[in-house]
Amino acid sequence: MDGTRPHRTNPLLRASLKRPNILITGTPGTGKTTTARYIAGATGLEHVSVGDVAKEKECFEGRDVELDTNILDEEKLLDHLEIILADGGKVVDYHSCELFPERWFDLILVVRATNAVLFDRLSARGYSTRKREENLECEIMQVVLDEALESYEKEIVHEITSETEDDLQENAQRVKDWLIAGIESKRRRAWKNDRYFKLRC
Ligand code: DAT
Repeated sequence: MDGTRPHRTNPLLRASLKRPNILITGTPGTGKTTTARYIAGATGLEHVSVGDVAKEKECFEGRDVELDTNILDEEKLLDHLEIILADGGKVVDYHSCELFPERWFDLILVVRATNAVLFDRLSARGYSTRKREENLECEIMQVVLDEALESYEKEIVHEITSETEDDLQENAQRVKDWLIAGIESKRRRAWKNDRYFKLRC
């Protein structure tokens, strides 16, 4: 025995102690950005808006006029995100999740909203009737939740809501508890196996 602490010397173990990355996903208007910012503020993790990265790094191939949206250059975007997420400790928000490699995230929170709440939020945003209806249908059909459940281990996918200040505080507290549980156990599996969040719907 040379007294060296194993996790300091074994690169595999050291890598496994990397801080986790969290993905906050959901239909536009459900409250991803608000939730991600709040959790970042409460935990010290860094908020990464995928939409902002796409804009800053110009990851677009053109514009889909019919759908009133930019056409993403996914490969370019993923190259930039890979670098940003490499060290862990990020709270990422995006309205889709299947394009990301599974290994990037340790926790996936799918923000859900009722029809009435989403209708009001998307109307306030000035979305066209068509765009608003498409997003409402997407939420009713739980498209993003199903995408998340198909793309990641079910154990790390959890639904949350973001309608009130209490929701923000409660969700942030759950993430804090989850982070602390992982740090104390010093094992990556602790992040994976955490079942603190319960599916609410
Ligand atoms: P998203 O990023 O999913 O498009 P958002 O975070 O921009 O959604 O939120 C949409 C609107 O809803 C915005 O006006 C802020 C409001 N909102 C979201 N979560 C909230 C909460 N917990 N309490 C009060 N307002 C909230």
